[in-house]
Amino acid sequence: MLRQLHPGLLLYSLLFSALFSCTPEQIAVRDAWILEPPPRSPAAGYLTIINHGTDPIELVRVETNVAERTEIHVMDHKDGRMTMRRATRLTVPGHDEVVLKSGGTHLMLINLRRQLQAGEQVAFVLQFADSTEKRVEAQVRKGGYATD
Ligand SMILES: [Cu+2]
Repeated sequence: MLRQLHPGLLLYSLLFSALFSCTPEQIAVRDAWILEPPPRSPAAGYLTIINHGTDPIELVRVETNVAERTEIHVMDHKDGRMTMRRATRLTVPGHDEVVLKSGGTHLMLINLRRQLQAGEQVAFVLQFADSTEKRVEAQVRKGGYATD
C-alpha cells in the first residue's frame, strides 16, 4: 500500500539532499600580502593556498593589474647560496597547504605600473589547472612586518 508523503516532509528531504550534495569549496587562499617595494623594483607577494580536496591542485597563473606580469618564484640552494627560479606551476597536495613566505616560494610582481604604498589593497586573480579562478586581496605592508 502506498502512503502519500507529506508535502512539507518532501520539501525538507529535497533541501537536505541539496545541501549535502554540493561540495564545499576545494581551494582557500588566506594571508595574502605584498612587501612594499623600493621605487622601480619588482615586488614580492606572499599567501597561503589551502587545498580542502583529496586531489592535488595546481596554481598555473597569477594576475594583477598593478604589474605587467606576475611570476611564481621558488628558491634553490646552489653552492651554499640561495637563488630564485621561475616555476610554471605550483602544486598543493590534497588536504594540504602551501605557504608562500619570505625566503621561500613567492610571487614576483614584475614591471609595476605604479608605485605600491603600504596600507593599500591589491587584487589578484589566481588561476588553477582545473580552470578554477580565485580572487584575492593582498595588503601592501612595510618590511619587517609580521606575516600574520
Ligand atoms: Cu623572486
